[in-house]
Amino acid sequence: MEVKRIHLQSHGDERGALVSIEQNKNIPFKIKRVYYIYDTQKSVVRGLHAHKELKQVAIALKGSCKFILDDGNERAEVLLDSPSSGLLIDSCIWREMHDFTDDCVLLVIASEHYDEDDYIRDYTQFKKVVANYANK
Ligand code: T46
Repeated sequence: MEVKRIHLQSHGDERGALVSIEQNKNIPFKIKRVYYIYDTQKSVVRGLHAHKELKQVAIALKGSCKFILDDGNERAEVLLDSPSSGLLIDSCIWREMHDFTDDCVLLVIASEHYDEDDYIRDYTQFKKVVANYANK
């Protein structure tokens, strides 16, 4: 499957670096929520779900982790290890996050408020939803 990366321009000088995030500019949607994940152990797998509507951009602000993205037909593994690289996760994409380094801080920018009803937590159900979209 196609992996959509977003280059986030880093404004660096002798004082350090700065990255700016703006809705409908380098983030391709209106931003309704931001959260971050940290203190995750290397052996832990997170995610294991898809979203019906939610779109997100994930950025490893520090350290690294890996994403498995699955569109119901193909899987791709992506390493996130740079604060100037975002990973766009569209709606209806199964995601699994693993291999978190001890120092990993994963920032996630989301298009919608938190809504448990938007989650598809069962992989068989996810495949059915994808098949329904394909038949429309
Ligand atoms: C996703 C991946 C990348 C909230 O109360 N508000 C929130 O905005 C979020 C995201 C979570 N929560 C609560 C729900 C759970 O009790 O925080 C707890 C952990 O959430 P979850 O198990 O869903 O975390 P991950 O790391 O498996 O998944 C998260 C996001 O939920 C999900 O949308 O795409 O990160």
